[in-house]
Amino acid sequence: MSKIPQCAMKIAKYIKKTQHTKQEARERDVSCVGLTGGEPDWIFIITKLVHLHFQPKVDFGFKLLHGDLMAIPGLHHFVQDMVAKQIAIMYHWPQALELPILEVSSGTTKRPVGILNVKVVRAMNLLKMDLLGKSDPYVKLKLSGERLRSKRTSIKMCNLNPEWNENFKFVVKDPKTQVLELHVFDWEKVKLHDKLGMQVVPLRSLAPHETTTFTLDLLKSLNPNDAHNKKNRGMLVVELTFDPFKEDNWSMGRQSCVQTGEDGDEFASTGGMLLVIIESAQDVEGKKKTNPYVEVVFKGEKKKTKVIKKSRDPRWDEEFQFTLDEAPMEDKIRIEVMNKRSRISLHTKESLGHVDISLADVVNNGRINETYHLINSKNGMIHVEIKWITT
Ligand SMILES: [Ca+2]
Repeated sequence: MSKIPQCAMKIAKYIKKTQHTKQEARERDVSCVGLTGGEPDWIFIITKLVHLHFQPKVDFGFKLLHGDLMAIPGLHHFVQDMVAKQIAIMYHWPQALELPILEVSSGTTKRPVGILNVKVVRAMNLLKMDLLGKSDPYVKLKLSGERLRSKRTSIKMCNLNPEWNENFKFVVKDPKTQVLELHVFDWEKVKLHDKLGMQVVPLRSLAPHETTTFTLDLLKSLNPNDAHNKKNRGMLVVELTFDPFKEDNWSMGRQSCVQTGEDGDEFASTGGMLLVIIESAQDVEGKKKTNPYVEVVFKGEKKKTKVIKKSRDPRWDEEFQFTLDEAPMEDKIRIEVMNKRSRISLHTKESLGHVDISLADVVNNGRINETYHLINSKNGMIHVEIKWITT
């Protein structure tokens, strides 16, 4: 699928200073200005000459490396105008800057702000792809701007009107620009799975905490000129709810998660996100070389940090997220430092110590930030921060 370039375009500048003559102290010559985005470089701007007095005049041309962005009506002038203005600014403050020319999907660079709950309900009138039988549909879901793997529903064998009623959660970082991408496929035992259709839902169409049902016409692609889109590909029904985190969750003194009922019993409000930050360890020691990494195990789900080579005092500063339906009052999380051995052997893993942390404190206080002694380690310590952020 060809992607419409949708990136915050960074102008990386390559201003080559010429030697100033005494008379032309304020004149400079720009040799080249490059535009790069989240995608590979696809525009280059060549400037000719800039005469910088109080109001710089910038003259340049476009050269497209990929794509046909400038074919979009009106965009050429818009970009030209914007670039001219921004380059002029760069002469006063020469530094890289961002140019939001098309919609930005910068989900990967921001902090989480909420959880998107998705229920894939059903599909209707899907295309028949199998020679013998119907289709074997399943749905792949992905949030734009995330590098995480797609989530997927189960496969409904031989069914053009499948019902899934399956739920998924996504951590949202930018509800204004992120979109949920839904792709329906026909499962195949051997060959490539056929595409049955796709659709997207922009998260900005969702009101906070309100469940919205969407009945989506499936398309071949998002390209409005794609002739294949005239064909009826059936429909997909999904229910979406965006639950923003409470603002005060990020600060320390948070009490909003656990509320006291009228009868005095404490009860946890709905779901949230457990944020586990593995900061560093000290005095971890392998039998031979020490190449430590950390495994975080919670409710059967395992996440790993990168391996720090040859270090007994490793620093990871890695963050892991677990989205949950309920506050983990009764649960523990296991954090284990492992040793990655360089040689290939039957026992490539070696534990350097672990700690089990009860999450009740985290839920009650919103946050812990502690250094723990590692169990089954001589002097090993690990520094961990855990936050519970409710919606
Ligand atoms: Ca099939």
